Amino acid sequence: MTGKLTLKSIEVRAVSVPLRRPVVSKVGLFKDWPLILIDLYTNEGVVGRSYLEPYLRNAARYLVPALHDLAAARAGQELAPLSDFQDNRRGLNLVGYEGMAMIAVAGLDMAMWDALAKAAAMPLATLLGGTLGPVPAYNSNGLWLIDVARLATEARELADEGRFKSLKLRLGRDRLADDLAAIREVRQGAGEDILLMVDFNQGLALGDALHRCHALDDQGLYWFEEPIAYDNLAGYSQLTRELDTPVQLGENFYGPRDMHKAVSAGAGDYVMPDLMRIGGVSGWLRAVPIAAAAGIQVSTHLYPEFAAHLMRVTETAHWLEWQDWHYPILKDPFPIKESCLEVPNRPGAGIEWDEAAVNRYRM
Ligand code: SMN
Ligand code: MG
Repeated sequence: MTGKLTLKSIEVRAVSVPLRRPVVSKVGLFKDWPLILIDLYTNEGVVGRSYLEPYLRNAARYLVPALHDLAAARAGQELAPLSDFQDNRRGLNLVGYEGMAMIAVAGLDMAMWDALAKAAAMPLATLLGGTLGPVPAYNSNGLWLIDVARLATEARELADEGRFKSLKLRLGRDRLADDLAAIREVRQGAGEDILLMVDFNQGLALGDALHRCHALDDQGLYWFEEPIAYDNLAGYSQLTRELDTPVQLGENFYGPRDMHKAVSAGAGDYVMPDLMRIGGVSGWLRAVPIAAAAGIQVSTHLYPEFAAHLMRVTETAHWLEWQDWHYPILKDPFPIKESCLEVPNRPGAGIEWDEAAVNRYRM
């Protein structure tokens, strides 16, 4: 196809999918996983698709109207996500650029990029100038703050889901002894060679984080993720300086400027932007070079399909976070092979809905 794609309308549907392993974390207990599905129609017949994972069911009440407003403002216009990203940055200044506003922008942005790649009959990774191929991934599907005695079995199951070499464990139990026991159990189940990322989900105050992370610093853990509140950059800088274990943060960066602030502050050894918060594909393309130029390795947070395409064009690509909580509503989920997510050779991001499942889980 030649010529431009123009936006006609969007359809937005909210679903909530039951979780096989409920999320038990310092950011909440979730038995179901809400998703907002976006279908972006163009006047040329190409349909772009994306989804958002807003954690909270009620978030749909704010995000769905925001998505419709953003799309209505652009109806009839050429799809130009990078230009839109720039315009939205100015437009949203008045109501605040972060939070729900940025998440809505990101949802539309991803659907636009999907449509552009489909119109070019190219996978997103190749449209962006990269190649297809495997993307090293860790399994993030479980190992929540559950009974320590269940962790060994679960760790073995999780490793077996894709011959994974790395897993993420959630830490920050009340007692240090229980965090140590959790680490032991996971290694017993998945093997001593397993790479173990640990996530505190912002559960600790700075002083407690200093105690806990120093006490765990000789455990050979792969990274300490979000020990403290996401925006305490001075605290992150202190932890990063003091600890031998690399500090990971970034799933709560809203837009490229947050990346810049964190990198400038020396707030972490690694970063892992989340596509809905960093601003979709455009936000990723703007933010990630800031980390790469500083020599910082970049991992992903949720959204494994878009994330996999982007990792193929990310200079300092590190680990893809793999989770499959949304797989029940996908027609043809990406396969995991030998600890890697395989990017399939399909136009766009490669997301299609299983419509029967969408109807079943509709909110
Ligand atoms: C996380 C993701 C989704 C729900 C709860 C916690 C976590 C992660 O921060 O990094 O996977
Ligand atoms: Mg995390």
